[in-house]
Amino acid sequence: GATANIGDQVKHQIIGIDPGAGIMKATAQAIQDYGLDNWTLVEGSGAAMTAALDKAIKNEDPIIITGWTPHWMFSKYDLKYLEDPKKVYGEAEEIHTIARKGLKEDEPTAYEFLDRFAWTDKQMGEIMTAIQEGQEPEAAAKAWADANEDAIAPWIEGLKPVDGKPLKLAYVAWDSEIASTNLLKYVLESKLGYKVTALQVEAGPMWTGIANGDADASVAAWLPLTHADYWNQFKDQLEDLGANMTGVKTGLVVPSYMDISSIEDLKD
Ligand code: PBE
Repeated sequence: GATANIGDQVKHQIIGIDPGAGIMKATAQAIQDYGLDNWTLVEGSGAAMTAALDKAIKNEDPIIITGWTPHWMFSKYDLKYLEDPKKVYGEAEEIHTIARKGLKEDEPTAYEFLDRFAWTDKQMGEIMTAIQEGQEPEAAAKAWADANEDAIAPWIEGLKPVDGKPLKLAYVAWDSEIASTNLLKYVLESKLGYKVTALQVEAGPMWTGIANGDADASVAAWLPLTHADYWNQFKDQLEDLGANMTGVKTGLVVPSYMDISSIEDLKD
């Protein structure tokens, strides 16, 4: 049920992340479609958003954030997604691996590995949590890989290692993508002989970089909805290697102690 003055309680602000993120476009759309005329979407970063969330929860203050799964925040805090009856945040979202054109011919080993790579939100969550608890991303990725040889074996089986060839993986500093990209960097280097640069950029430049060949691949493409604008702009200039994770989700997220359940409850 709706609580009176929820908008006033949070100053009619939704705490967002980096402006290039697809979830920011979806949230601007939600503000329009749900008639949240006097609401503002606050730009920032993933790190600033989780800091604001942490602070609010410590004080049991109300807060509304742009959230997504997989993310460590759901194991650390008691949170809920606001229902989205208009399906502005889509359904059945997936994370895809995208590659530059020509990678298959130029780097067949890396291409085949990237094409095979797929894992679960639970597996990604183990790396994310280790990083959140203070491990360096590289160390957390290595520890996970070393403890999960069985998961990695089918990704690399029968592939011919290279001798120190360079490879560029583009990603955005979202916690989920920090985890996946660091894992792939470690496996490509330690098992397949690549020298990997993990190129941290904004979402737009990530897609542009794969499209124009400045980067070789990315495991951070959220489709079909979250990155639909980028996909529509660049789909003819890159290759989609399919989903590396299914069942992911984005939306508006609040602490469970807040007495609202739907985005519709935000309308004054
Ligand atoms: N995210 C995490 C990204 C994709 C990965 C949901 C913040 C976005 O909104 O573009």
